[in-house]
Amino acid sequence: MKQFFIFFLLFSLAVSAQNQPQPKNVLFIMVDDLRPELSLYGQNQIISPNIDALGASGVTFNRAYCNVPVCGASRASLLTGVRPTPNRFLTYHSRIKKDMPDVINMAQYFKDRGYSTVSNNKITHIKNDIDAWDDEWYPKSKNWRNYLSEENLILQASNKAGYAYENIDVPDAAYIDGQTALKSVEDLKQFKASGQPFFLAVGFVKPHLPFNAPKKYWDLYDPNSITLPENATFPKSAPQRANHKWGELRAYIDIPKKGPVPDPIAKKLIHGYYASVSYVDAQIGVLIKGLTELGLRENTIIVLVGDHGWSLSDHGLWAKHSNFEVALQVPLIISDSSLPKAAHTNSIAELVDIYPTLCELTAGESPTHLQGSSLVSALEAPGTIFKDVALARWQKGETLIVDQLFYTEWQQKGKAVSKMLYNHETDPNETNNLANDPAYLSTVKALSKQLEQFKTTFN
Ligand SMILES: [Ca+2]
Repeated sequence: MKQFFIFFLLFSLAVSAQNQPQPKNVLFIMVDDLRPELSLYGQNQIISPNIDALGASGVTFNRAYCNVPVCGASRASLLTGVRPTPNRFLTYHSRIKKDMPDVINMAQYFKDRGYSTVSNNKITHIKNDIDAWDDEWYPKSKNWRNYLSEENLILQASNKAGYAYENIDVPDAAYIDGQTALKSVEDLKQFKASGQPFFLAVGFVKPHLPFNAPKKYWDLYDPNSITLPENATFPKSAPQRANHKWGELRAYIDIPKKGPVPDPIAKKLIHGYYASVSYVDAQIGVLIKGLTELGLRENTIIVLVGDHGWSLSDHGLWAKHSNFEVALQVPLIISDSSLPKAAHTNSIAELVDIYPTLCELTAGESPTHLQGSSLVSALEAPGTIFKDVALARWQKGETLIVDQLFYTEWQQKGKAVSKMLYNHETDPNETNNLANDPAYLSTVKALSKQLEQFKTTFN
């Protein structure tokens, strides 16, 4: 009789284990400097069939914003779920270990829950900033700019800057993003074999400068069809504090050290940006194809996100580093078999919301330090607005987004010294600063107060 009970107990335990749902895996794809100029966002210039297909399998956030428009700080904020302040997450080389070492970062969170954690290529901006990766892998490249053309390599060898782009006929895996996709597919094979749940973070470095992409991606575009943005000059009514010198681009040999980029070069750069996005899109295709062929797609949540926006001569600026919407807005797609497909939501998302969202989607408890909020309600009911506020900061400029109003304030010694307000209902390109318009006096006052409260809450 006793033996029967032991057998019955073991049998029950085995059945119970079988009935436990397999924890959801997470494939977290981060694309460097990707602005949402994609057909998913109603813009048809860039050819990105794999991102489009991912969008068709999930929910696209029409209004997702970074919390700080520079690589290192944005990634550190996203991965800790903590907002930037005047004291933390300020620059491209912000470190989690320095600015926020005591909180459980996203990789640690999944590791603590028994997940295998892998970071491939650029996830944190600085290497070894997170200890919780089981594997933190970087492709081998002789130079961070990953030049391959003879011309650029000669320039670089003589300690000169290379060109801001590269168009040569090489296979995808010649550049590091191609290698990153292939390495990530090998990881997926290992996860499949081990059966361990995984948090696989894959960071593609294009379309970050320089715009190096294999020729076949340049050839997707007719150079004569490339146009400059409508708002290619700095708004006369905007404060000079909103302006910057886009030193990141000027570092390249073909870019003038002062003044605007001549139109033919500007068009070439835009062409290079498009080619770089199409190249990365193909690598995303390799990755998702690998996931699907291994039968892992159904049980894997996919997040695709950019770390901040990018000006392609919008407002007469280039690169990130500003408080204009074009530097703050990012693409965000979340795909999971339990969520709606081919859906869009106008509910606002911030990058600090991703961490709590993944906690909820993987049925885990959110760490108490998180300052964002889960987006799961918006994912389940994309037609409803759950959130209409976002806060971003770039150096001393703080931008509060409330519905269609984009308000930026620069303070010195606790007093606002410059202000910028755009109403996207009437001025989506942010050409007319309304901050000093008497008709908006009470609006500015109310936004300034709300901004102050927001900052106090999330200090
Ligand atoms: Ca970046």
